[in-house]
Amino acid sequence: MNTIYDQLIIGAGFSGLCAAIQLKKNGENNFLILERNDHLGGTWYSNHYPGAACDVESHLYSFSFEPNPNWSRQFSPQQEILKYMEHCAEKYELQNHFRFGANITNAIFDEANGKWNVETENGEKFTSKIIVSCSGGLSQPSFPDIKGLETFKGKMFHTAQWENDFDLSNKTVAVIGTGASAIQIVPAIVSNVKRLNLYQRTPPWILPKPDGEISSVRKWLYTNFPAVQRLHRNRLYWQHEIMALAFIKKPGLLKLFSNLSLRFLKQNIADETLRAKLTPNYVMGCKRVLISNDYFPALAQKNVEVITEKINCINETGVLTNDGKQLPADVIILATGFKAAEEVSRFAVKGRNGIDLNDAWRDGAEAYLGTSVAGFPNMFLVVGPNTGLGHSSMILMIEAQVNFILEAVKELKQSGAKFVDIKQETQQQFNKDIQEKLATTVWQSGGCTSWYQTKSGKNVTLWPGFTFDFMKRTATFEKEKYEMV
Ligand code: N01
Repeated sequence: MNTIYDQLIIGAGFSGLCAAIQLKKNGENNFLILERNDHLGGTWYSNHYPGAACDVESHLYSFSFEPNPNWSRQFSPQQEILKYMEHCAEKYELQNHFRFGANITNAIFDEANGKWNVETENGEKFTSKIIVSCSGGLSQPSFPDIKGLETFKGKMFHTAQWENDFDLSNKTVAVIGTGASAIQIVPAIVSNVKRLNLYQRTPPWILPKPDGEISSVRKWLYTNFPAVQRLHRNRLYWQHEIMALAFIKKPGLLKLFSNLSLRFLKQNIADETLRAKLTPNYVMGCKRVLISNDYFPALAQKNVEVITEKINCINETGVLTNDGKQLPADVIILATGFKAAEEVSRFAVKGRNGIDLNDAWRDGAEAYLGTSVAGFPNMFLVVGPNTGLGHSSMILMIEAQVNFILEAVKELKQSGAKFVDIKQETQQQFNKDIQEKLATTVWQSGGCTSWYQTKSGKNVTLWPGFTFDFMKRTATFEKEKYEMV
């Protein structure tokens, strides 16, 4: 049976929830949210490894229209964030709009009737005038290209596929990678495992985490005086925007933060050899700046070794490095991140004249305002190309994009148009400007490689500006930039 909708939302993470809530608030009810997992939450459902928490303050990393006065900590743990998302779905009555276990295999645009035909793995078919793709920038685990990975006889899993039932106690554990996920996992498991061998390719820049419990007095204040909570959110907002200034316009400011980070390292790591291993040799901010109070102390534990020698291969019993040293492991944890810049669409998306999205994006993903892609009419992306942030809460960008999409939905309705398609030249000019701006940022010139870039070095993930710039640009749907059919 083919079911017809006005909008299909792909993904039930923060983006999908935001799109659904705002559609509903605007009187749209004939929409469906297709989610491949059996629960909502997206990345906050999948990433449930020990220590998982947000590295942006909860009072900023939450919807502006749904403040939570009861966040338990400055930086809330994963389970609390997931609960908040469940609360949002319940409050805005989205229950009947979800289709879980719906793993999409293809989405094909039919130009004759201006509709998208979407099919799932289990053979279900849906038709919709509009698709809103909210499948997340960090939803596809990246498995390292290490020789012999498949030959390992012990237990091995990726951080985004954590096996809760597997007991790590008294095991020798190898952790590969030292990004945002690893620095949360290592302190959470270190006292439980027998040995922890941490394989580091590039040391991250780490700053102290201004974390802590939020007192009941403050919660009371936020509940009874919402303006105080808004004030707090505003303060956090501007504090983060200042970081954008450092990343994009005034890299000199980063020196202050890197000095702070080096002092923090020295305070926590007495051993000079270990400290040298943990000292970054690229400009701070080039890779995502991490925050943690317990990562360095964890590395100073007796049962931990930080290995910086390049991995030669993984074999049946453990990890062999280029210096010929073989360290046995019972478990290998792949903290190797996500495919953010490459292989962007995990299912076939075919637009006008049968063009495939991954083909259109062969040289790096591009869109207009990270939302519309030329040749793919009535398809809107949330957290699309160049909308990621190195400095603040992604919820800000999500809300801005959803606002833009709502404007487009209204325009389609009012004009009676069959579809809107961003003009190729508009998209090209927009991306030319973006890449010019990016060229001088710390992400491109900071002397590192990161998941922000494609293999060829093109940054297709980050927004090179302030979030208020993006909000301004997405406030109205400029129909003259689109072909309206
Ligand atoms: O992944 P990463 P992540 N051999 O890509 C290493 C978000 N997030 O999952 O730096 C050896 O940062 C790689 O080394 P190198 C957040 O946006 C948020 O940790 O490329 N090592 C690196 O150390 C974050 O930025 C939270 O040299 C290999 C690591 O693996 C993003 O997700 C929490 C390798 C990958 O680090 C990704 O973070 C967690 C190989 N072949 C994540 N391949 C919050 O708190 C890769 N590595 C909200």
